[in-house]
Amino acid sequence: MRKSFVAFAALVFAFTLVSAGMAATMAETATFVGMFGKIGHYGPVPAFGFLKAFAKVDEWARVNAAWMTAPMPIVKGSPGSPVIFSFFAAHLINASLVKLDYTDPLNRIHDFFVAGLWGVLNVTFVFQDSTFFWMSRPMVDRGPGVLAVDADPVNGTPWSVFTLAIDGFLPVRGRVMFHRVKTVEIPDGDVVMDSKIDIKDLAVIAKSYGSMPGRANYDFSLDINFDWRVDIRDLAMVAKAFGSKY
Ligand SMILES: [Ca+2]
Ligand SMILES: [Ca+2]
Repeated sequence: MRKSFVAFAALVFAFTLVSAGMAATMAETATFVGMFGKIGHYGPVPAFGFLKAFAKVDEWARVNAAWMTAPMPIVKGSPGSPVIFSFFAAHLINASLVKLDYTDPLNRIHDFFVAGLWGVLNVTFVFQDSTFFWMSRPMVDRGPGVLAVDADPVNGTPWSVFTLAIDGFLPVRGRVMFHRVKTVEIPDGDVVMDSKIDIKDLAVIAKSYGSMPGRANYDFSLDINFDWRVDIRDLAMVAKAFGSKY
């Protein structure tokens, strides 16, 4: 009798825990973020580049950025001396903090904030006549850094500017071109930035098909997987999300 009472009490207790857990799960709404930004400065010097971030607040983030300190040259196929140019590419390896409306230890409030460990590569393309090769050199491997998205310092418009600060590097700053905060996951590949993945996005990427840094039509924003070539992999990623709206 006593044994069965204990078992019954344990069952009730367990049920209460499970229902409380379920209620907490059901009440919880996930928040997703997607943003694209144009890099304008690397430390004090003008820079040219692109940053994109996707995140589930409090859980994960994917951030990629690439920048160079001079406009990307367009290499013609004509013979001549080699054309060499390089850029930096940063990506978030591991996020430790993914927050909206975050107050940092210096009491500054950020619209969006990601802290974690980053990798930075120095990527160099060398073109000579009709051939080319490229190499990448690791500059930072799992170095601490943060991405902060802030209001415009002049007019206060939220989600206007961003800073990517990775230890050992000058801060990379730029302007937010597009951002969304949603309760559904935001797919990558909305290059036309109209909150849907459709034929327009595929068409823009297809137009740059086969391009790479230094070639006409290459644009970091069209290189969905950030592997320095616009090709079938990028089209496939967009095709996977084709038809989705957010
Ligand atoms: Ca689109
Ligand atoms: Ca690519």
